[in-house]
Amino acid sequence: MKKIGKFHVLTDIDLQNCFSHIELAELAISGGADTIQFRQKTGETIQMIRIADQIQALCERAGVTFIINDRVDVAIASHADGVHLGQNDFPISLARKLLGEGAIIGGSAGNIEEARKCLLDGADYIGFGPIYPTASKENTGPVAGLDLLKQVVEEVPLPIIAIGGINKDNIPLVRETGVYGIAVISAVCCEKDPAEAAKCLRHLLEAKQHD
Ligand code: TZP
Ligand code: MG
Repeated sequence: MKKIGKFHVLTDIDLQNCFSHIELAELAISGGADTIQFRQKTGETIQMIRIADQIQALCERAGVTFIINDRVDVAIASHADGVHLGQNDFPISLARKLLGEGAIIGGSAGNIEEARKCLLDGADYIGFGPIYPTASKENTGPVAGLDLLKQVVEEVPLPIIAIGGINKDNIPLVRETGVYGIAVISAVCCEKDPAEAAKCLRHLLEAKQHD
């Protein structure tokens, strides 16, 4: 079983039109992403599987974890390491039955109750947010903020991945909450040089804390 990474990059081709999913995965990996989440909400399933197959090969070569957003069927078809599921997506417990104990299953949560539900349903990690305002996802719940993030980190015994509006300026504050890791879209995908952006974020994530 691959590891739940600490620096997740979610690929996105709606917010920018310079890079494909595959190019973003390649660039993010070269900059130090340890998890790639293929995230595409629309389009033909066959096309999604073709893209996922290619990202899977890239991730396999680099020893990077490969997660598919929403689509359990695409994860099975492309032999991805796991899936990431929102509260109203395919149920986590059913995904576990289909993917097996070895799969990595992430759940989304925006408050403490949803985080507890992810735990009960058998998620391996929680994507918690939005921590800050974000324009990258419509219909998010309210901004959770750092205090709530810290509470979830302390109360829910699963790796917590902070998401939503995370960038190079706020990573130090996010880290102080004790989170396991972070996930980003725009801070890598919407930058002119995604590899360099990823490298910078990775560096900040690993920098020694000053107190
Ligand atoms: N889930 C909660 S916030 C969010 C998702 C997918 C969007 C994250 O994108 P960004 O650009 O890193 O704020
Ligand atoms: Mg979803």
